[in-house]
Amino acid sequence: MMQNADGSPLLQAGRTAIMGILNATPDSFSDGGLFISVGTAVDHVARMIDGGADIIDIGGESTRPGASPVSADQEMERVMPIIEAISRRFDVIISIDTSKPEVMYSAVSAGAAMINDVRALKQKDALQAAVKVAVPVCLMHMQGQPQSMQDEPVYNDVTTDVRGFLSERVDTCVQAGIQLSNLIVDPGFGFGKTREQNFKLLNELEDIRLHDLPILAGLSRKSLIGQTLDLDVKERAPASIALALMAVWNGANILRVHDVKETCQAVRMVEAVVKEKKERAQKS
Ligand code: 9MG
Repeated sequence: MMQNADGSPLLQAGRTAIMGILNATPDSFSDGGLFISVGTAVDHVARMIDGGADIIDIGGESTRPGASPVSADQEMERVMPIIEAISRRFDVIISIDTSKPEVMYSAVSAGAAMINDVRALKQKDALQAAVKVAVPVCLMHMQGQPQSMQDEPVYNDVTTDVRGFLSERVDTCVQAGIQLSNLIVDPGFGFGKTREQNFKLLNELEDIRLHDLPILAGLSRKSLIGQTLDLDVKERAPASIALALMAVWNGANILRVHDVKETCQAVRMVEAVVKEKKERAQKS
């Protein structure tokens, strides 16, 4: 089970956890590598925590469509000084966004308390690394690889196929020795999916729930917004918040977002209204 720094449970009924994004990449699609220096990263994390972030997701490999792979050394150079600085200064859950076992080991020993793997521990030795470090893991669905994943994604039925993939990964992880309660599943919006396939997955989000595991959704500033509203990345915050609320409504327990404060306010507002309805139902 995921816990906050004070030992309280991170995921509680009626409260969505907010994961703020910190890209330590020079070619990241939505913040252009703004957060490479440790000082700037620390300032940005402080703002995200102030805005309500429960988790900070730090990544050193861009996974945007068309992005090129990076070596473990390059990834480590980008993320390690930032993880070290953040774990020294803040009591926040640090998530390492990586598929590489070397990065998993180093990040967890420097204070990361969660792994976010867009390749669902399929990369060589990643599963064994996750078993050894024994922290919660987010398993995400991706069809293909970032370089070519948007070329022509094909599914029988996107929701059934994504659920089938995640189900196989959950079973493999549990057989390898990861506790079921340490797993989180994620449909991987934008990772080898057309706009319509993303829309279907969002409408059917609850259908990917497996063994009652938490669902993480990442829709923030993604190209499905640009494709629908013809907006540049920098203009996608309001639509991102609308999608975040839909994801919560449809079952998401963790939201991965850029605009932490604004998303958090919107989510907490909806939760407050829903709470009134639940309390009324309990009384009657
Ligand atoms: C790293 N990254 C980019 N988008 C993501 C998403 O939708 N989910 C997760 N888990 N990670 C993501």
